[in-house]
Amino acid sequence: MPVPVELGAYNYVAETKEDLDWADLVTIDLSLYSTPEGRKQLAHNLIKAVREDGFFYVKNFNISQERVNRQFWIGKQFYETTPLEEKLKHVPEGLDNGAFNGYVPAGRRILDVESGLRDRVEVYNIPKFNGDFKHAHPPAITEHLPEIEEFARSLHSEILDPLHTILAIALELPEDYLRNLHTYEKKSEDHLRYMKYGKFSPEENEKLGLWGRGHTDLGSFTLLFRQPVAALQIRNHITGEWKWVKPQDGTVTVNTCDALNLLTAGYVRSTIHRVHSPPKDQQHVDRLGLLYFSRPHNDVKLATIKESPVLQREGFTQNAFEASGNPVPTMEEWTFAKQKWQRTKNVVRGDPKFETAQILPGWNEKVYT
Ligand SMILES: O=C(O)CCC(=O)C(=O)O
Ligand SMILES: [Fe+2]
Repeated sequence: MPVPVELGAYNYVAETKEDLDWADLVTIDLSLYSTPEGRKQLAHNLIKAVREDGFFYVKNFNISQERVNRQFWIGKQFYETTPLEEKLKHVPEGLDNGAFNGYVPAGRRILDVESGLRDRVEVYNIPKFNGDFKHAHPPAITEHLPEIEEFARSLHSEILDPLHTILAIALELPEDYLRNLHTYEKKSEDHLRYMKYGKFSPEENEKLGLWGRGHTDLGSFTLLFRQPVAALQIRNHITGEWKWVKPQDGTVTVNTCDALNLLTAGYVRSTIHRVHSPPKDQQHVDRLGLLYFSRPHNDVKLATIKESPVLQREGFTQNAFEASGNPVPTMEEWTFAKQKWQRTKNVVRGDPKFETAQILPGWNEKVYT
């Protein structure tokens, strides 16, 4: 088992040399955030990103690259040093019913029926440190828990609070409107995730094409820290084209998700994205992801925000639940309905019963290929 030469060192693999069809995405530069004019400019840029492209980059967010590297290192040593038996002790009770904090083992999905190939994705999710959640972890996580907590809290203060502020400005809402639905101290199902995609052979990759089919995330914003193995692709909202998301130095890649879509009756689009098998020169390595999933407080009702003059003017006044007269879920109800569906065990890729399943009255899910 490889032992890190230097405590906390994390070596990223080389970027691909292949000429992939990269998406051209907006970058939100948070160094502009400190002045009212800067925030206005950012609001203008952000709204284009979330209505047309799907993903955007954020840079200059006051969290050093060393701290991000440390998180990748913590994730890597967790996967390299924790025996499966220990990891399995941290599988959440109720995983099949939508529970997700702790360890989710690989192999829950069948990717190719003929060969029986299953997914190789392992996930370790760490909930908020606000007192609402138990924090029993394997030693490789527990040893670093204060650092993990500090990092997770800084994502809120340095990235998510500014993004919620800028988005509120774009919707002509009071600046703190969305921030107040996402405070760190109140209960919500946010989590920090170390995610490992085990590699497949070139022949297996050829057969699979995609490692993960197109989907939308269920929360507010998802933060994906830069890692060099190309695989993430987005579908442009306007053209419907799939493009690769290029890892950019010093940035975090962000997408808007279902909760913001529901709160704005579709004005903020939920990013459609998927995970492709990596280019040939990166297929020999495992792919380690560092992600943060942010969500509104559990008790937020996902009804259209009525106070936004922009939504009123543009005619975004009813989301799908409101339009069909079905009960509007709270964030907690929405989270567990969608998670239960996402985590369904032994799903066979392409099964239409799964891919178009109704997860709540008035809402059918969709998988994109
Ligand atoms: O690994 C990635 O780049 C994306 C993962 C993802 O879409 C997800 O976990 O929801
Ligand atoms: Fe996703």
